[in-house]
Amino acid sequence: MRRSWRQGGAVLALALAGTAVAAASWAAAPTPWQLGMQTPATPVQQRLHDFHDLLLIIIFLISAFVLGLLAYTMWRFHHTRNPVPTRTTHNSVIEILWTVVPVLILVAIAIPSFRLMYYMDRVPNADMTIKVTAHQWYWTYEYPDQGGLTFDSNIIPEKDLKPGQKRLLEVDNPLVVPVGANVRVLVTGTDVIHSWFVPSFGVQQYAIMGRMNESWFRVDREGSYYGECNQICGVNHAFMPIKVVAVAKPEFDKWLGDAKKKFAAAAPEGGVPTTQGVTVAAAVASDAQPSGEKPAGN
Ligand SMILES: [Cu+2]
Repeated sequence: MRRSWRQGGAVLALALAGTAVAAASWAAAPTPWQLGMQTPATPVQQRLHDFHDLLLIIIFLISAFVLGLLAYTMWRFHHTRNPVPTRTTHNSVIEILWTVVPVLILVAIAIPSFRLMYYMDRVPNADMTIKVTAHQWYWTYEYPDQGGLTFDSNIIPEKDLKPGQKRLLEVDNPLVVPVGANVRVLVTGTDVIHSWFVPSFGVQQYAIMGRMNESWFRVDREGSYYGECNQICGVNHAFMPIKVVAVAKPEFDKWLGDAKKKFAAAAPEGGVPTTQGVTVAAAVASDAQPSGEKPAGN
């Protein structure tokens, strides 16, 4: 029941926000009293929404059926209407039905579920790659296809927030991507397990040291998209937000030029060294634990 309210709330909020948002730059972030999920910004999250809605219908139908059966049973077999109870203990037809029908329902759910899982898993034709490295307690973003541009992304503390900036969500250097591009995201970590999570993208990927996890997204609308680390990772877990800014391709190219100058010190020439001294290609190929790194401590 709670979910249907959340859905209703989301639809209402969407309808209300629809016109107002069209002109202003789009921002996908949690809002006060939010009930539903954030508006999808990528095809993956759109499909997750659709799958969620499909499950909602199935759940509702099953619940209504069971509730109806219970109500009918209580009424029909009340001792006033049914003073002499039946002694029946088995009914093969019903027993086969209540085994086979749930199995069929689960199979019907599994098919779109697996299809979506494989769709989310990786993108066959990526336009660009971004490497995300998690640290206690900030993110490092790296653009291996753009000459290895690398920079850190830290939270803006509450006292430094400018008007209009979002508390606990705003960062000094957001991740910038072009709209319409299939972006492959490689996620790793250097200390404890983190998780790179942007709700409106439908991307949630563990950042584990010595491993390179993969996900992808394609943002079709310019705007700002907010997320957070959602793996309890330590004392400042709540203070390593994620901000992704999607801009048109020419604007992205311009940003790229500026960023290369700004972060020049962080991107030495020749290859794409990571903070662990392992190139992206090598880390992806071997998937190995860099020597000297201790296994994950929980
Ligand atoms: Cu974290």
